[in-house]
Amino acid sequence: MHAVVYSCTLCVRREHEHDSSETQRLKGAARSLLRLHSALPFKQSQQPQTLFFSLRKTMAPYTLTYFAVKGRCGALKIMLADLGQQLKENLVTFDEWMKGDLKNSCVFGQLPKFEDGDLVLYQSNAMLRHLGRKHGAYGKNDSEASLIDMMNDGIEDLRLKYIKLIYQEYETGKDAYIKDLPNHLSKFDAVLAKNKSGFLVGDKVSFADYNLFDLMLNHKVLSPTCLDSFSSLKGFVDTMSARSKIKALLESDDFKKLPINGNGKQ
Ligand code: GTS
Repeated sequence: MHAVVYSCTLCVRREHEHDSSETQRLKGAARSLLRLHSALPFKQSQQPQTLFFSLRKTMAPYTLTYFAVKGRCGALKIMLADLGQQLKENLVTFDEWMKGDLKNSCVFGQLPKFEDGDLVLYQSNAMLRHLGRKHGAYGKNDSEASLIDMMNDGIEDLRLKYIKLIYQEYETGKDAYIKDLPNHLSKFDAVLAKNKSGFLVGDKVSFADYNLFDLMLNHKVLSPTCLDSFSSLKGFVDTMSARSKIKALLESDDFKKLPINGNGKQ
């Protein structure tokens, strides 16, 4: 019996090397299979694995519950598209949200909510980190991971300024925001110029790259020429836009029809 579980989980582990929580979940499924298998008249050598893989195919993909905006989930959607991962979306309307039940069920009383099997996450940056960890987009060692965290915190600082502009001072603060923008964009431009790989850290795309890319798309809508003086940052945005799965997502009707922000300002 133990040999069967071991052969199931070994197969899983080979396919999900970067994927510890997924592996845990699938190991659970393997154990359930083993229980099922011991109750059925199968040959012990093959049947559990066949069952295991057909079970895996029927497992739900990642699920996102959020409002019908790009908002704080643009980066996550871009990342999953680029990784070739499926995303099931539950769109929440304003009326539904105002009923309060869903809000009360959320850890911080806010969306987005992200589900990966039994794991439920709130906080969009935690979701990006989770996916980065699972899909090899969190650097190749601890130092790179820490640098990616640092860059992502810098991106979050700019996103918070952007959100404040959009939701609190769009009419009065837009000109000043755009005037000050080069002070922020120059920092990302310098990091990209220094690293030379085309990514913020190391030589592979990370969750922070997707996050920066999404935020830059928003800023290009706010101020179409804002990247013109930053050749590395502009090159980064152009290269990310040209990645085939990202291009397909950005051109899809489902993505295009979503407003960037909840109040119609952009
Ligand atoms: N830090 C959180 C994250 O990153 O996920 C912020 C989440 C947040 O601000 N959620 C807003 C919300 O739920 C929606 S949005 O700003 O992301 O579009 N608002 C409704 C409420 O009742 O607070």
